[in-house]
Amino acid sequence: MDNSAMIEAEPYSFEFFPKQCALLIIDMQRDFLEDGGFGAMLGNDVAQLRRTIEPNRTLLSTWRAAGLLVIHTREGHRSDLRDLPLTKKIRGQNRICIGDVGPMGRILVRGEPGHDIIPELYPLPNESIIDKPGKGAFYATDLHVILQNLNIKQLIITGVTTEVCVHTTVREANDRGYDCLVLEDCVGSYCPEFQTAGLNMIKAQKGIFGWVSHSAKVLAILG
Ligand code: TIU
Repeated sequence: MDNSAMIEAEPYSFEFFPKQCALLIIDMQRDFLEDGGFGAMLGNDVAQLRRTIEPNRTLLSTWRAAGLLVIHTREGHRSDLRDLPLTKKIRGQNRICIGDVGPMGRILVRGEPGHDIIPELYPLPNESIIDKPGKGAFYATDLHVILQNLNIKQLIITGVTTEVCVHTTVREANDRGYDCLVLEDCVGSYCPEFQTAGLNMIKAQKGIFGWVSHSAKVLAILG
């Protein structure tokens, strides 16, 4: 895995440098993906996100077997909520909001069951987890420092949701000089319309934010 390989992608092939590439799995947390979690409580159809679990699981196991770097993120807040802006807490005018007790513990609070990553994709002890208070994985985290220290220049990004935390992270990564490849079967939105639009926005204008491909194209190279 020392040489580069071309991954079929849109708008054109992505030159993959495995040693300089991290798999960044965004917010595959119980609160977003499981029945009874925060997402479901807001009336969202979690099945739209759950279809990404199996492709992510296959990709993750192949990625691990190749000895490449994987980083997981979780959206959530300190238990005292001092990193939660009031604007974010009250947005949506919901009866139960971030920090309140929900069906899987306090919603999006670190250490609570709903905040944790789903068992299917649970990080190994040697894999970094970035706990992020915002939608983007770079905002108020040490992700950029970690990637720079490990000489990472490319990100393969998966996770949820496509138009929210995945998109925000892709945009942040672009402005910091990373090439991003997003895998369409491994990212999901509660809203199919946003899934399509979100992916189109990344690859439009000859790849304004990056590339879009499918996990099968990555597996074809790693497998
Ligand atoms: N991880 C992530 O995308 N957080 C969200 O709040 N997403 C929604 O789509 N609500």
